[in-house]
Amino acid sequence: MPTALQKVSASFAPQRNLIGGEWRKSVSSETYASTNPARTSDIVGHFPFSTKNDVDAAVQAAAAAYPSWRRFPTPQRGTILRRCADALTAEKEPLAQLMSREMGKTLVEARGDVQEAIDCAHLYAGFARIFGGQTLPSELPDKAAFSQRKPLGVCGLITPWNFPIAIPSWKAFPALLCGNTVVLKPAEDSPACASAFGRVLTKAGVPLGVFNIVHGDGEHTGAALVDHPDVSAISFTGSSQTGKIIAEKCGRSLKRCSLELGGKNAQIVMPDADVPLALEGAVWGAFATAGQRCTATSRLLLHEKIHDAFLDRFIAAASTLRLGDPLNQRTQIGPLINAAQRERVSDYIRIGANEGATLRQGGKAPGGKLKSGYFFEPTIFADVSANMRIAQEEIFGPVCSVMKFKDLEEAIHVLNETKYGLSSSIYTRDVNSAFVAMRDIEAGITYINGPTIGAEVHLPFGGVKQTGNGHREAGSAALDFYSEWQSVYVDYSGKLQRAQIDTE
Ligand code: UN1
Repeated sequence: MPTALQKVSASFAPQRNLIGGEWRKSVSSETYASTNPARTSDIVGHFPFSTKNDVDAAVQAAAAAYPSWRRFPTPQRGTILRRCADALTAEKEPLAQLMSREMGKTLVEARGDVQEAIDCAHLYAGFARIFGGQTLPSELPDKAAFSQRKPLGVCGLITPWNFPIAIPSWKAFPALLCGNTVVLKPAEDSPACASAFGRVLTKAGVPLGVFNIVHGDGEHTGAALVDHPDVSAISFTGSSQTGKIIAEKCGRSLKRCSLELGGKNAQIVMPDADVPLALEGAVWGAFATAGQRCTATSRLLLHEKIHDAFLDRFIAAASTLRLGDPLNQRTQIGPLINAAQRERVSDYIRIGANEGATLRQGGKAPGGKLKSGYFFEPTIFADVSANMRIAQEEIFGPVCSVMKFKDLEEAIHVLNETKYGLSSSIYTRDVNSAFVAMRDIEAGITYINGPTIGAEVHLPFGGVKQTGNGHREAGSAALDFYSEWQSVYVDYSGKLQRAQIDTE
């Protein structure tokens, strides 16, 4: 990578916590290194390993900023969000380059990630002038009734590395619009992106203490945030395993929590599908971001009539994808995020082979120059049956399990036969099949003639079953999580009017 680019990245992301508008070291002075997954000798920066005391300081700063932020007129909060959109737009390229370097998605995808954050800021800035409740008739004379939304207080946001700017924005912008203040605990694999995001927000005029960042791991820093008595709500995106721990902790203190967890998304290809289109969709859905999206296509369900020919073309397309440095414009697939993740993906290759699936493409880390990072070849398993672990468990890597089906009913049954229900897709030219799929698929997101990835920020995002706990991010749905309803009755009759009491 050119040195000039490194300079841009380093100065762009303060290697500290953001607390009350100041960039502070951890009280422990302990730090950890964030490295480039495509070239592990390249250290992006050293970030604080925050303790309970740092988390407490951040929550106190957020709590201190809350009373005035809560009373800021909502349209003015919207104006600040619009400035955030403008500042993110101005910094889009350095942010995208930093992201490619720190977490390995290709530059075009990294630009898309920043664009999602920009779109999200515009969306909630727009909501600022229509954010409100309902005016309703009262049962009684001379009495008014309406409802209004109120903020929750301090919201703790715990975010993953795979969308290191988009996901913090999905959580922070609706939270801020509703009048909450925020403490963000970003993933330890993408701290520079989070710091850069914080720097842009601060520059855009988000008042001191309204948006705070504490770096660190989940076990210590994240747990301290979840356990903090002055945090009113937790929004988490990550693994189902961690999600269950967070839900349990929040349950004990009745803290509101939103969980966005795993997926095992499938694309169905019907015999009447536009085959080149379905093929392009499958390649992009399965291998973009090296399969490290919770919406990635990790199962491909092919009708028996087209199965063999489609599979051959899928293998041919996957085998020509160019792996390499994500900052290189020609690269199509970047590395996995870290050594542990590459180990996990390799384990699933062994598991699939032992279960009797046929490895038709990839299945290993490439050699040569690519040994400098955590690369893994795009991998395809064929002859997969629905109960195999590679068809049931989230792998979070460039691995796609291909299955054969006889008719639409069987395809939908197999698609639904996992504990998850995030995204789904069907390629068909038959309108009846499309509507049956929309009716019977159990998933929070369904695409017709599009891949399982690519959700837009103004629609609800989230899944059913063990993908989450019933909340949705993005769109107007996120506002329901970050606010409470207050029903207000104004009796202007001047006398006691008893509701629901029968009178003669
Ligand atoms: C995720 O992987 O957690 O729909 C989010 C998509 C992206 C978001 C993915 N817009 O693929």
